[in-house]
Amino acid sequence: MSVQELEKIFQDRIDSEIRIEPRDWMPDAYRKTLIRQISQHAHSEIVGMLPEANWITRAPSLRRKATLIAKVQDEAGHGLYLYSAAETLNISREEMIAQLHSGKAKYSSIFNYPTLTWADMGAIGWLVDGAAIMNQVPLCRASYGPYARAMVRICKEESFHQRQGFEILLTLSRGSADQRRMCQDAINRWWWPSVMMFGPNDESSPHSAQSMAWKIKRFSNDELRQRFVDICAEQVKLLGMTLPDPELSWNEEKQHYDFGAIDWDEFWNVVNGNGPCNKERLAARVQAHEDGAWVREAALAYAGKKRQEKDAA
Ligand code: FAQ
Repeated sequence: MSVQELEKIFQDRIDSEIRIEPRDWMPDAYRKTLIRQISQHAHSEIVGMLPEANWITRAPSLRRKATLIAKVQDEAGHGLYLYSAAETLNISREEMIAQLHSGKAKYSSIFNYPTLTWADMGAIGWLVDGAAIMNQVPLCRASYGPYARAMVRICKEESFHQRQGFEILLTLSRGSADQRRMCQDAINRWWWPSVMMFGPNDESSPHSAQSMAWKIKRFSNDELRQRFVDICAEQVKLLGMTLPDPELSWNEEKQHYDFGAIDWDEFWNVVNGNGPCNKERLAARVQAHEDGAWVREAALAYAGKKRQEKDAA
């Protein structure tokens, strides 16, 4: 069959909602787009452990500490499912990790901001996991089978993370004046970076149109961002707090909230490596990888020994 014929069969399958599986024929550009998105998603989960891990030793109670440890471990698990999904596209984990460490592969802008107080654990759960779910629930229907299946479990866990974050903020919002101030301050600092997580506006998003035609993405960046703003604008009222946007207002005609302009210079500055914590985050990942070299060596030696024993038997 010619490439054109193969491409037509491929697109027909996608249009009929039939999943693409690792052994199916796929255009090289589809494979590369998936590797880019899934590996960057995996990197985000792994780097995303750092801002919260920073608070494990300072959690205010045993219950909070246990929950935070479990959340951070969940993020590690998400990274591992996603690296495994990307490996089915013919790229090795070593290659993906090398791309992260060299700065060639991106990870989410949000994880380059510092976690200054305990309230940040609440704000990350509510806003960052909240934005992540909004973006990731549609990915459970992504056209590539291994990615879609990994996302189902990830979304279940993220939804629990979002609730525990909101509950941290709710507790603070009912506390002392200092606790309420801390709560509002964390919301103020995490709001705009969370709104930016959805990526550039539709007109400046180079990949969206093709990714939507391939049904990797089901909604555009701006559509998902608007849903997120609509939900948070209501939820913040339950906290008795405000979102730091004077232009936020309900638009009766559109049946959506209007919101203020995003600072895209800040977004691109962070994406391009110059955010408040980019260097620190990458250095921590490289160090962790180097510190773990002996574990990888031991695991490989053990697997090699087992293989030898099996061959000899
Ligand atoms: N940060 O044309 P588009 C989480 C890049 S996981 C950095 O719109 P696309 C869980 C984009 O890569 C959070 N870079 O691209 C958690 C592209 O650059 P490239 C991560 C960004 O792929 C919670 C360029 O801009 N989630 O939070 C960002 O169609 C708490 C042009 O953009 C995912 O990765 C950004 N925010 O749409 C963990 C979900 N936005 O690659 C721990 C899966 C855009 O050409 C604690 N990914 N860029 O060099 C996606 O849905 C998509 O990849 C988008 C971007 C929507 C992120």
